[in-house]
Amino acid sequence: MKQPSPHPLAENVDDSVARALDRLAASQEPDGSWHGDYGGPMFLLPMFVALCHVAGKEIPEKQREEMRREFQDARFPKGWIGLHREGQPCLFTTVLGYVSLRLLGESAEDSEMKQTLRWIHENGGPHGAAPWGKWILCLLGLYSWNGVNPVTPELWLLPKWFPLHPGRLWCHCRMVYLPASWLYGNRSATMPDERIREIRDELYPQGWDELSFAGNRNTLAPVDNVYPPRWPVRFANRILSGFEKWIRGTGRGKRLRQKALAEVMRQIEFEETVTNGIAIGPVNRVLNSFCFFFSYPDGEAFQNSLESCRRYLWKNGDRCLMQGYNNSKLWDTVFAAQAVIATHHTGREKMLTSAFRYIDSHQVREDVPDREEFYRERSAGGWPFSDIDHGWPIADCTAEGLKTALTIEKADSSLSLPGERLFAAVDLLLDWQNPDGGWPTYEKQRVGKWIESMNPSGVFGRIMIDYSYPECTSAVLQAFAAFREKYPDRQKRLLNRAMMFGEDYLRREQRDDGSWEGSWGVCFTYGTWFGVKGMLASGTRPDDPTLRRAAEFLLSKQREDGSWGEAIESCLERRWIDSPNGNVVQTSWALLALLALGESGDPVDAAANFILTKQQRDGNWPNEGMVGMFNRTCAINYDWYRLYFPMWALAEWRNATEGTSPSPA
Ligand code: LAN
Repeated sequence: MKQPSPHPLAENVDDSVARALDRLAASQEPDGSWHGDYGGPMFLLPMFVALCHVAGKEIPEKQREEMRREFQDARFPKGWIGLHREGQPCLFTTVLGYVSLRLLGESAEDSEMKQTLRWIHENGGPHGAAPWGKWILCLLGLYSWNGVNPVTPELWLLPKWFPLHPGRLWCHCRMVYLPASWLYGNRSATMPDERIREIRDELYPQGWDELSFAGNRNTLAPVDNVYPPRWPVRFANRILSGFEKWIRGTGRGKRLRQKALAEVMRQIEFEETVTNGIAIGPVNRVLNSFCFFFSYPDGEAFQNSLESCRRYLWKNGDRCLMQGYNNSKLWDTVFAAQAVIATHHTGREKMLTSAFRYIDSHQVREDVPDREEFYRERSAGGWPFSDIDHGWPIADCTAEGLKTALTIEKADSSLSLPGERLFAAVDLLLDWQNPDGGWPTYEKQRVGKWIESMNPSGVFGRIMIDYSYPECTSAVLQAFAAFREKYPDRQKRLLNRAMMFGEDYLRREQRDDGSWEGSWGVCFTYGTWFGVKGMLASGTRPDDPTLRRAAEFLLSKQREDGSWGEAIESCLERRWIDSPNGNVVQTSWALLALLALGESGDPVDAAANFILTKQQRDGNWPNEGMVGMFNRTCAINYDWYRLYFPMWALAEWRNATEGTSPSPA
């Protein structure tokens, strides 16, 4: 029989995949994970700098220089610093960046500093900064708590059934509210020193004593008013301001405050214990440390927590930044492993074995103690985003962990997790499904969507509750499908039902144009890749009209050079916005989706070719900007996306062209 002639790209693809694999192997950590830069948001490092200043902890000069560079590099020509490194103008991050640079030793006479200050003044000065920018300024003695809307600690004393109880908020929002309410309730602030007095003069040329703080509580500069606080926020602020007067003006009020603050501190200490001092994220990490400092400046709790803050710092080249999470190791490891398996390359056993070890040793085994008292759900069986020390399990991380463990086992049966550990993961995932059929990030939705109308942040969207997301839902459906293959009878009815509702949810979330909107990556290429994989996992056939529309959507967005490229603004505007150039990672997501749908021919070949031509000599792909995202406005960097996603997409292209069975993932 005549052999079909090889595809003209095939040899190059093989070579490219091999080089990417080498690069991946060379960058694996001894613990089996991949560890990279998780920076991008520009409001994190200023909090750490502020903490060090308030606590009188000197940052070594070399590191100060690296931190200064982080701000200087991110500063745009007009002087402003964005919400994230590539962001649009934002007042609160610019003010915090300016203050940080000054605290790190930059002179006010520097011409770029002058320009930044001018931009701040032109935009109305700190009065217009988004609320949590003002909180940090208050702690530094650069603003007054009178100019901040109430962050009432007593809400923690409300009965649990009450819809406005902060325990019902999205865990990230709730864990920030917690220390913020303690700091607000105590009016915590440092005594201004010489440097702070200088900065006051710079920020407020009219003079500190002339400022009307209370009159500016609701001032919000247009650049920080991306999600204008709606009337329920203003209404609540009015009521809570009245309450605050009563609290501070009466004996009973003061006693109630003490009780609330004690409860808040108890919750904070719990979070510190169960996360081994890491805290769920960088914001509550630093704010908790402020609370410890203002309680016992010389105490051990503060000293230890300062060390934990340092664990969020990351050095990227000559810059030092603060990361959006303690790390993204589990997340990177599961995708890297799935990509390696898709290559069908032999000789990669060592890499997979140690990735498996990482996944194995970072599954959460136990629930946190007294979890209901601390508003926590079950944890046993889950996987976190970073590592077991952090320990907050996440639905899609659990799903990817489970799916990857099963996929690795398929490739090498000596690497397997005991059945009970897989069952625990499945049970947890089953528990997590929302009534709308979708899966959230960390916790089931605890209060209606109406509460988003009370989002006071100004700069972030969708922060109030844990919504269902197509990405999380898809990951869970894929994991269930993989699990069902190995254990067809286990939890059969429950799993089938859950998958049916999950599929329904995905169908409802699909837009008329065939796309899914992504929330944790930019944007429709990310969402559609997940949407497609989730539908397929739940048994939808590739020729189903839903999936045909998805393919047509993607094909309609392909550029002439074979690539896809969508701008970060797509997430904010919630519509496809082309970026100036094609992007390798987004092209990989689109290609992975199209191949999963069985597409072949010119479009997928052109996409593979685009990816090929972009590869660097070292096997990696160039850094083309951030493609991670959160809360619609803030981009975040996933360092390894540009290595394993292109490699994975090329491997699947090769599998499809060769007629090899597609990878089990
Ligand atoms: C993350 C990081 C991981 C991410 C995925 C697992 C990728 C996603 O699929 C689900 C959501 C999740 C867990 C996620 C949620 C929001 C986080 C925690 C972040 C983007 C990292 C930083 C961000 C956090 C909210 C930053 C702090 C800012 C606040 C507004 C509190």
